[in-house]
Amino acid sequence: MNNSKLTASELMELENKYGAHNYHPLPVVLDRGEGVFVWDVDGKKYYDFLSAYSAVNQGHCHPKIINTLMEQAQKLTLTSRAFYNSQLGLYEEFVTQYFGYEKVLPMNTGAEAVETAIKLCRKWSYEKKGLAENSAQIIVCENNFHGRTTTIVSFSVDPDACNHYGPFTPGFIIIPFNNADALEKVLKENQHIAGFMVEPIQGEAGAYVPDDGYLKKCYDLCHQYNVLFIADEVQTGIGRTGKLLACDYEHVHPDILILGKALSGGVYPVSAVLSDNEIMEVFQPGQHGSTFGGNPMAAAVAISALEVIRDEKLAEKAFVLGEMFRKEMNGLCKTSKIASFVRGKGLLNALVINNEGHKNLAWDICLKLLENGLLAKPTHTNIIRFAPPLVITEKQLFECVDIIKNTIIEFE
Ligand code: IF1
Repeated sequence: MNNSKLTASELMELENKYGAHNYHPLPVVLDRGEGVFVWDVDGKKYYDFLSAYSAVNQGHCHPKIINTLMEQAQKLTLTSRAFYNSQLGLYEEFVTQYFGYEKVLPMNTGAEAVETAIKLCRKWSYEKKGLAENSAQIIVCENNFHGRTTTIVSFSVDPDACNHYGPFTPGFIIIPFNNADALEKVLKENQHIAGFMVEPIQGEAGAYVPDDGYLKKCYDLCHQYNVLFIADEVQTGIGRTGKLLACDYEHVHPDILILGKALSGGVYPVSAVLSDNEIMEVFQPGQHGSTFGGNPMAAAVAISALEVIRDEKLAEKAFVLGEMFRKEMNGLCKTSKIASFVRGKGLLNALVINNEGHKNLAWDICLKLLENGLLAKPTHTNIIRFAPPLVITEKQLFECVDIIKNTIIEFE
């Protein structure tokens, strides 16, 4: 229940008045979530097709994860890493074995994990590969999204993400995504490459799925040139694309793996960088860290969140339901003048809208979807991301397909 007793518009007004305007939310005030559903302050129920950008793969307020959170919250929440704690070692053993690595460095947000991976890659390149100090270059892809710190936006090509935030951090080379020849060219011509960082599927760019074999080709090129292959699976990982990791589709085992979001099932900020000893050992005491990184709450919650993915077979479910969803959307695109095409893997999908003559069509469709009981948000003007929690049932998925189809038809 909306115990603040304020109306939706009063609550929106408070956010407007006292909050920085760094977002443009859809006009809905959410108050409760459970599984695939969220309710607004007036008690209206919606299907959540954004899943907090794939942070609630396990569904909103998953009981197992919430119970762990509540139990740990009454025991011990934060100690700092000045001391050991009773949950961290258990989590470190669990998560490293879960993903097949020797070491994990626990952080909190995705951006912090990306920054950690950048520092780790650079340090490795000086201390193990032997690059000259401050010469390291990391290759990234156009249209990337890896977070919003000053260093990360230094290698963004999105004006909204990087304009007026300079001076930027040097040491990054931007190449086209889904083009292994472009990677090979830079590796051939430049002796100072430390790593190649890539989202296996570009989420923010609109579920941009590279050609089959692209990741493997890049992985092999990196190893041919003694360069670290860094996978940012903050959004694509933890079952979202129909495999535990999107890299699993090509049997690529990243040298450095970056996780976040659903690592906690959306109940607590938990991120992680995984690698093997040969790389991770360049971090010595006092050389990296964070106040909350590796806290007992995060450790306990992350174990439960990963157990849910495994025990409820959510990656496998996402694979099957994703195929069904894209089949239905492809059918829609065949007859629709405005739904152009769908792309994605598992339950990370995006519908590309033909917004000729109606620039904000995708936004207007999302407003109508909201009215019709489904929450989704456009990315890059004409692309609507559809990413429900992986706990959605087949019946619910088809109900949502109908909502999407009937909504699109209203704009034909
Ligand atoms: C926002 C986008 C998605 C990410 C990948 C690292 C991070 C993200 C692949 C950083 C975060 C979030 C950020 C959030 C919206 C959302 C987003 F639209 F911004 F681009 F998902 F696509 N790597 N993505 O997707 O993780 O620091 O946020 O925990 O900034 O509005 P974070």
